[in-house]
Amino acid sequence: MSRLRVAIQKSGRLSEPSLALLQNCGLRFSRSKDKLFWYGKDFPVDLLLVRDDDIPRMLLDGVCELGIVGQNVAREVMIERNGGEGLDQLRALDFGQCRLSLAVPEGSAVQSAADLGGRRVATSYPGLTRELLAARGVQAQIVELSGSVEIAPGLGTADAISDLVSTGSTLRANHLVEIEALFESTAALFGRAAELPADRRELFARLLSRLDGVLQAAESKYVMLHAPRDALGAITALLPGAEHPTLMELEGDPDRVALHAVCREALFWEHLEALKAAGASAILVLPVEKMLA
Ligand code: PRT
Ligand code: ZN
Repeated sequence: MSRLRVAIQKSGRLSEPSLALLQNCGLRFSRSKDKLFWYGKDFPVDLLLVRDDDIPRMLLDGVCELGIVGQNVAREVMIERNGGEGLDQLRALDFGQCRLSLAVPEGSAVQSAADLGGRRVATSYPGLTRELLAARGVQAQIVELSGSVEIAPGLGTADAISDLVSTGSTLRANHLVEIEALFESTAALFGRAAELPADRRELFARLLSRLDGVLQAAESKYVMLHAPRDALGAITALLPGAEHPTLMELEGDPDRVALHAVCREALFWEHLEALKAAGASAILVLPVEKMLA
């Protein structure tokens, strides 16, 4: 029987959320702690656990059909290997958010990307940095480093860095100031749809449909509330992304109804307070575990 292979990061920031996402799609694996290959038990999808940088390469080489990796890494490998082409982003995911940013030492005369012409920029993302600077009309000298990029300016080997930032505390600890974000990144599911052998297409579509269900369910909430009939218009207008709510009569109270709806967007306290102000009461918000449209 045909099977699919999905590559995820073995150990790092993306490992746990990637595995959790696949498990939420109903995938179970016979795992062995140190082995790189986990066999899919109930669903014919196997897992490859590798370094994140290897994932786009393995996809390009046809070693696996799907991979979860940061857009930053996918883009860098595509630039390096394939003129920026080759992988399809199938779904953006809600983890691994960061940005590739330019940073300079505190007090530097460099204040924007435009000031970097001819200067040295240290980075682990040479292709992406060169491309994004070129798009701004800037030609800098790229100093490629595999790690600890943030110490390069202090060592005198670069005038600026182009590195991943999430909270910014690493920059601050190294007395660097972020001057410009070049690229916003998130983890994403990548593949090469056009290269997929015919015998695996149905399985691929089934996995993507489950994934969509999980992604939608994560954003969705099931809302139940009581509302005066004459406030129904105002109340439904306040429910973000809720189509076709269900209405039920309240026994012994003809002027009020129970309303149930699935909201496809985040529901914040402000939404609940606005619902209450519009006349809703007994408001309950429940998580949605699975969805299949
Ligand atoms: O071993 P392997 O090669 O698989 O792992 P790795 O060390 O290359 O990757 P890993 O696990 O550090 O990151 C994997 C992916 O997570 C990256 O490619 C990004 O897509 C994403 N990501 C999200 C980040 C960050 N946030 C992040 N903050 N990757 C790295 N960082 C670094 C940042 O550069 C800084 O040095 O983490 C440090 C802390 O950041 P601040 O801004 O919070 O201080
Ligand atoms: Zn890596």
